[in-house]
Amino acid sequence: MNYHVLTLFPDMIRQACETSILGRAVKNGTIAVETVNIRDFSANKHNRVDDYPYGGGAGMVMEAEPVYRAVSSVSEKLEKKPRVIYLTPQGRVLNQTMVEEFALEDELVLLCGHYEGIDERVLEEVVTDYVSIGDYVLTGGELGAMVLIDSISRFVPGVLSNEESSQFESLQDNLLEYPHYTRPEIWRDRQVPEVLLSGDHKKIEAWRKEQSILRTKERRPDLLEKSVRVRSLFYGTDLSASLAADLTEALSRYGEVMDFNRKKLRKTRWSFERRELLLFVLDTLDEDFFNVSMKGHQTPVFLITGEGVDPADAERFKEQLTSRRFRMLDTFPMEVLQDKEALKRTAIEMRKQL
Ligand code: 4H3
Repeated sequence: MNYHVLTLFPDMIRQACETSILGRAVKNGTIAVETVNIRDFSANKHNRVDDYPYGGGAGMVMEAEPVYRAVSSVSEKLEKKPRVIYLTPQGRVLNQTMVEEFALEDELVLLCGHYEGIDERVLEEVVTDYVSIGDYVLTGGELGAMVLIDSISRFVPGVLSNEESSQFESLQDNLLEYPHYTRPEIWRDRQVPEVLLSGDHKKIEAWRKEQSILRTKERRPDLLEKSVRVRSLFYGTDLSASLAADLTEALSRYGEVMDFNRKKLRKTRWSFERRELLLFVLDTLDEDFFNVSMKGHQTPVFLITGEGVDPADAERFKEQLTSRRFRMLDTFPMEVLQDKEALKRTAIEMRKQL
């Protein structure tokens, strides 16, 4: 990943990128952070890049031309027109799904403003994404740029060594992470929870999931409201089984895969809740499957079909699910799950629709 940060304070960005994990990633070339000083593109001999606002009012506004030239100096070097992210309180508030979507890019231009802001006309001309790191005003966009660089770089392969990468899940299920403990076992009379000393990994995983849910309920009920129980159902070949497992894992730490080739599951009467997400991964669709008894409660559903499924049957199945009170979201062809990159994009696309 190459970041190109357009700023009036390049040192601020450079220093922040020389430390810790980011510093190591820059040193080993996994990421590159280029800073471009907008002042170098000033259009006048006084090196000014701001001027008084039309319509009056306090403060100064950054002129369009220097910003335009700074952005052009970067984009003309790149093969593909890059995404240009403008950090501003008027942007979409950053979340983990946006972070993971940005991490799929190879180049990112981050535009940092100062003063009262930047002339609207150059923003219209060059900005592709307006992003806010939260509902508060900062003196400049640089801290927002650093938040983006830090959060996105965690998803760039090779930046985190594998013992660090377990933190990925912290927001994957819209759940807060469970509490962490390390030595000593007792610290100021506070004991590490027994279950963590038991060595029983099943019990530990169950305890951690319960702690995540409890902590989210307590501190971020808004996140809990958005969190869904992910279940995939596959029917057909082993390919559908393995793709269902890959997709479930990409969407949730706690997902479940169900094999509907098993007659017992097809004979069960299913009722699904609103806060569940169902992924049908089918490379067969026959009467046996049509006759499975299922009802939803506006349960969101994605349908992933293989070549073996006749599009007319897929349409009929979607109509049937809708009539059984499922909320039909997108349909994807199975090949979108067959390479890592496409799978990641599909999982992000699905999370955006929830
Ligand atoms: C981003 C930028 C807050 C955020 C910012 C945020 C300075 C934007 C200038 C800069 C404009 C005036 N404040 N919440 N400030 O992400 O260019 O706002």
